[in-house]
Amino acid sequence: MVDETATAPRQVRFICFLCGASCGLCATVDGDRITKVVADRDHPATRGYSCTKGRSIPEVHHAPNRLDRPRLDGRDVEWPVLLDDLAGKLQSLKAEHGPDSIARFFGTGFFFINEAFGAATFFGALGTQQLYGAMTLDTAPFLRAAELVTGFARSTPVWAPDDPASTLAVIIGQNPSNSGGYSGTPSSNFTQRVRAFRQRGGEIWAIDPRATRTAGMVDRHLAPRPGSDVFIFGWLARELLRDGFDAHELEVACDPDDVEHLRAVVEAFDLELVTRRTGLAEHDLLDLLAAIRRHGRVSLLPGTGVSFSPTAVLTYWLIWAVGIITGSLDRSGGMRFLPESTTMMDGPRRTGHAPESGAFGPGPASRPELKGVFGERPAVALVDEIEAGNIRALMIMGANPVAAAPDPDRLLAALATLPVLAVFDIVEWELTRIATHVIPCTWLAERNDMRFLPQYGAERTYVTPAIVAPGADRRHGWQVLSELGARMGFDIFDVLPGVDAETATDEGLMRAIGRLTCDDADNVFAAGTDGVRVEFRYGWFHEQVLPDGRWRLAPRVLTDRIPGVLASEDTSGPRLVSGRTLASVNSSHYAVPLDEGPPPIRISADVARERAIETGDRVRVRTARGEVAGAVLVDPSMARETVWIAHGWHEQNVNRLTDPAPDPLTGQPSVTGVPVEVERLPS
Ligand SMILES: Nc1nc2c(c(=O)[nH]1)N[C@H]1C(S)=C(S)[C@@H](COP(=O)(O)OP(=O)(O)OC[C@H]3O[C@@H](n4cnc5c(=O)[nH]c(N)nc54)[C@H](O)[C@@H]3O)O[C@H]1N2
Ligand SMILES: Nc1nc2c(c(=O)[nH]1)N[C@H]1C(S)=C(S)[C@@H](COP(=O)(O)OP(=O)(O)OC[C@H]3O[C@@H](n4cnc5c(=O)[nH]c(N)nc54)[C@H](O)[C@@H]3O)O[C@H]1N2
Ligand code: SF4
Ligand SMILES: [Mo]
Repeated sequence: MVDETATAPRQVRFICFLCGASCGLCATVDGDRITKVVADRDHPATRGYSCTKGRSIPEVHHAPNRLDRPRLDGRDVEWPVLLDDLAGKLQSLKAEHGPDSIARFFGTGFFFINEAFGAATFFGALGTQQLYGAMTLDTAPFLRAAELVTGFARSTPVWAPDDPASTLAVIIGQNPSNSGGYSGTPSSNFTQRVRAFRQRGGEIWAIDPRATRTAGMVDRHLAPRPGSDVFIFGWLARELLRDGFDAHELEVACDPDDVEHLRAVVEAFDLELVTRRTGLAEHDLLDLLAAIRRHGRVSLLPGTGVSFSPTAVLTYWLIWAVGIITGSLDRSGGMRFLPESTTMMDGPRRTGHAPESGAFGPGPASRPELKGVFGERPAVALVDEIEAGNIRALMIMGANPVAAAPDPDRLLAALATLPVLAVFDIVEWELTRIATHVIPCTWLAERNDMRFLPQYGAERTYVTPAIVAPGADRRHGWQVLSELGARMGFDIFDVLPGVDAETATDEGLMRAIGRLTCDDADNVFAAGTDGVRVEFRYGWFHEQVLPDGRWRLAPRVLTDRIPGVLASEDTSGPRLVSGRTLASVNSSHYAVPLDEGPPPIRISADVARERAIETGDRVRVRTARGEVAGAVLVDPSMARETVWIAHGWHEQNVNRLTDPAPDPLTGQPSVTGVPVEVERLPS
């Protein structure tokens, strides 16, 4: 007999925000079950592209390890019990030890419009300075270099593959076809974009110690020694200042003293030095230089391979310098900056430009040598602050510091001593097991979202609907923060006209934040998942953002470091290459079946040969800080003397190898280009 009340499965179009590619997808929903997710062939930007993570949304959404119920000290409780207890404890810590006894750690799992807003206003109202997060394990060098060169940390040049004037691009330590992009790369349907760019005569290069998927689809691939990009760009700057510079740009948009100073500091980067330090062949480097001279302008697209290196901030700056010297920034044929309406680029007008040596805040008491950066404190200092007793409550918001930060075992032990460890997450894992307060949050399929971040090279602003209602006893993170705020005597929606805690809905909140931050919000809401294309202009950035219309081409805090780089010893032996895989986002693993273990450690053929290691053997990789063991894959596509270990796995935690000493300019430690020892383990 047919059940007349049963409704047919629905189709829901939505945008996947698991990575920057922002694919248009389509879900089949039967009641409260998501039964299938496929690519949306009609999506105007991604046109039928999807990856395994997006298609595994049904399995992840309904996974048995999803957090379903609030938990207090290991027991399932009702929401009011958890909220009363947590608010009460936070309130008394604040009264007794001050707001700085309460810390937050913010990560990629909270980087969504409503959740990020809720966290910002909650901790702002709480008044704590103890703000930590993935930023100082990821983007801090990128932000610092942008700030030093333009006076504004959020300045992000974006490649324009569709602009016929753009004919040359160089991808540096980024793998957009896997990662969905890092900065400045329009990554929606990246493969198709690259194909179209090359078909119309565009030339594209990749600089990566591994022959990645991205490297496999470009014109030329250079595989340098990990951590050596600084030499490539120092040399390019030197050569282009001799022949290949844009005289007009240097004259009108740079300080003449800066130009001379830069010329002097890069003089030592000669071809002999750069080939020796990078391991690249002379002819490859000369071909790259010739390509830049031939095209005149170039789009330079750095990724985490640059951010994670010991010289990250210097390399970023030299990449900016090459862009400026060649007149490639904010000029047609080079890179553009998204218009200010969509990027909150009025920052410099509201807050003024950062000082020439960078803006810093107060650092943590237990690590006085470390400064605050971009409103946060360096993540590496979290463990010190807990051990010193300065932090008594930690709220972890969509983050996994044990996988992301150095010294994971020490950090895990410190976290277990905290009187309050509140974890806002979606799945059961290492930290939910020791958390005092487990907060089961909604995930992608259960919430509305809006994306307009230029850092992703976004060319469209989108909204996406919730596919299903929140399942089990889950709540949105913002709802929980709002209720905690109410119990502690503040309203996290104070700054939002028309939203109040009692009646706020997920969609209403998204719209209110959207209207506050995006000029074109109503059009964006109307366009839904198709999104609104962001129109680009060249030239406005010089006029409206740069201090007096000029780049700070040669920041002295950076040029002062060049002699140290030149004098540094080049140790031989294997070096670490940072790694991420298609089926995971950091420590979230979306491979179906979901319980697959870590991918093998990849080593280059020479490392294998010298140690008589074969694919399938077990190896131990070691630094002075610790060791990691695992099965090995000999990978002939990797540059000489390189070792790749996937990041984000507990049992094979690559951050056991990481030296936590951060760069004082950025607060960030290095995880790539790190010298390691490799040995075969007895079978
Ligand atoms: N050695 C080494 N270290 C690294 C890196 C590396 O490549 N190598 N990468 C660095 C980088 S780029 C980053 S960004 C950091 C990552 O640092 P984190 O952001 O701290 O780490 P993730 O593993 O992304 O943690 C995300 C957490 O959020 C949860 N989550 C996912 N979706 C949601 C959601 O919708 N709501 C909530 N509430 N939770 C959610 C996940 O289950 C997971 O526990 O690590 C950095 N550290
Ligand atoms: N599938 C998937 N997508 C993701 C993530 C994920 O974990 N998985 N994480 C998300 C996050 S948080 C981020 S920050 C972005 C990161 O996005 P990307 O920056 O594109 O990250 P990767 O894909 O690791 O690409 C970095 C590349 O740098 C290379 N590399 C390593 N060391 C060096 C070096 O010293 N020099 C040079 N030139 N290259 C080097 C590596 O071999 C690698 O191919 O991806 C996001 N998207
Ligand atoms: S590439 Fe994959 S994870 Fe990224 S947005 Fe598209 S479907 Fe989602
Ligand atoms: Mo990241």
